[in-house]
Amino acid sequence: MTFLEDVVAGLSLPQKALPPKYFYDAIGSKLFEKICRLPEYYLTRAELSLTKANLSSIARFAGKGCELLEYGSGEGLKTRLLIRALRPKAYLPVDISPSALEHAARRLSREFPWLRILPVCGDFSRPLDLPAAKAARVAYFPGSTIGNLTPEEAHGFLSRSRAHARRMLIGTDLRKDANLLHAAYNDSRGVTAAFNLNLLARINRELGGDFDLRRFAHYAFYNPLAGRIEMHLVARDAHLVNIGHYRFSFDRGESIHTENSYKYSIPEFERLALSAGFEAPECWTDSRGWFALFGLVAA
Ligand code: SAH
Ligand code: AVI
Repeated sequence: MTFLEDVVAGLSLPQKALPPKYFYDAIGSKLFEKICRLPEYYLTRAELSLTKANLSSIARFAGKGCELLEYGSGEGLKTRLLIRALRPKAYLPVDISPSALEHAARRLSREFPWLRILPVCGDFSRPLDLPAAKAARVAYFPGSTIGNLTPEEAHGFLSRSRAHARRMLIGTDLRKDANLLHAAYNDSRGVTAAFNLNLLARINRELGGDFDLRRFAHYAFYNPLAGRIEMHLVARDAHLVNIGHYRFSFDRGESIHTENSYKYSIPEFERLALSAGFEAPECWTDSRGWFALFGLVAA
């Protein structure tokens, strides 16, 4: 499916929806980097601190001299810790955002001139065509990006990824007080709102849409039954939007569902991993128990 096909299909649903992977054009990737530095967005700092605190046992789990494959690598903030500790034979960052991939590869090759970097611009929700492995491959999927998949999609992703790597390190945000979650996705500076609205701006830029961004409001809330943050863009009034030859009508208060961000309990995530064919999960958490890094081995 192309971007246009996904947008037309998503905006034709009774509950309008857009796939979150389209957040990440050059502007969206920059906005996400800003989100990671917001005081309310604890996820990045929690994962960084648990990685630093447990680096030697994480490195022991992964094994030195492996090839490090990273899904949704972005700017690779946490990756440099692993690269230093593991001294991998090769690093294969996989990302859908060409700009994020290029910047990170350039920065990492300056920082680690000895490292063979093989960037792969691609969509991890589909089968990936990766360069042949020359050493055992370990997959790294930090940032709780797995939470942006439904549990069914996450199950499919985990099962597929066993073909690429027997060992995986997966960063997952954990269930916690809904007020902390609410603040993380409704930051006081409005960066998350800008990130959400950029999806409509991207449709205007790339697909000839005429979304008026002032007519949509960022709306993010925790859905406790589903265990996820939902992000929506809510129409402030009834109006029509054109995208190329297509026309979509919005009622006042109607929303476009743009992202889910699932929060797992440790047993929930372990059950998911076991059902997808992994065993003996290891788990490292930060001191507050807000975020977990799981070490999984294919059964
Ligand atoms: N790993 C980084 C970035 C997380 S943001 C961190 O922990 O901070 C999510 C990243 O995944 C973005 O860089 C985005 O471009 C990428 N991404 C999102 N959906 C993707 C998909 N379907 N395929 C490949 N990359 C994707
Ligand atoms: C990339 N992903 C894990 C982020 C998250 O927390 O779900 C994306 C994000 N959406 C809003 N803020 C950050």
